[in-house]
Amino acid sequence: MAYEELSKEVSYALRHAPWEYELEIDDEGWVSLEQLRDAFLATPKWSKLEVNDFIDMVNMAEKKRHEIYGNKIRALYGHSNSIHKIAKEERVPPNLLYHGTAKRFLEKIKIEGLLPQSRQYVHLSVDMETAMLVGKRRDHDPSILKIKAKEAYDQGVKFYYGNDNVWLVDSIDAKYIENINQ
Ligand code: HQG
Repeated sequence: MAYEELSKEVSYALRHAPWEYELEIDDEGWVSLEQLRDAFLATPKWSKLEVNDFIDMVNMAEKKRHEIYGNKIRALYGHSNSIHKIAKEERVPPNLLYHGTAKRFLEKIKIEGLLPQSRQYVHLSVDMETAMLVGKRRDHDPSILKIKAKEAYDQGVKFYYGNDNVWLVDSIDAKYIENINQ
């Protein structure tokens, strides 16, 4: 089974286009595994797919993008703003979080802060290494912004848990970016 390819298409279905697959997605992003399998079976490429393949896909994944609980699966982050807003669990963040971004975005970020753009939430990383990998998707020499997460939280900004590496937030004002002037 091509788990990486499967994971990409599951991400696409759960994060961006549940209607294309006729998926009923609940407020927390959960979808029934049987329903997801039935949707994928309609494509010749996935005609031999079994529910267990989703379980193996999640267990073998390097990056924890999806979660399975009982007979349901969901994407943990990354949802696009074109689907109904997925409710995430609020938690107290660590002192500092990081955001890897392209240098060409910095001038705008200085003015607007971090905005979710085409997703539902701004994505923050727990360490610089993770932020570097995220930033490298957009710039070979990305900027790693340091976010004063606990200070923002203490001043009323809500933080949501994605997975052990990813935190989510509705937006981040530039005043909470420690190294915005670089
Ligand atoms: C930037 C991947 C201009 C922001 C990754 C980012 C992550 C602004 C881009 C997850 C801005 C949006 C999410 C502003 C933010 N002006 N640009 N005011 N505010 N931006 O892809 O964080 O592999 O939606 O810095 O690893 O890059 O798919 O967000 O560069 O965890 O599982 O706008 O996606 O995970 O880009 O990545 P994205 P992201 P997966």
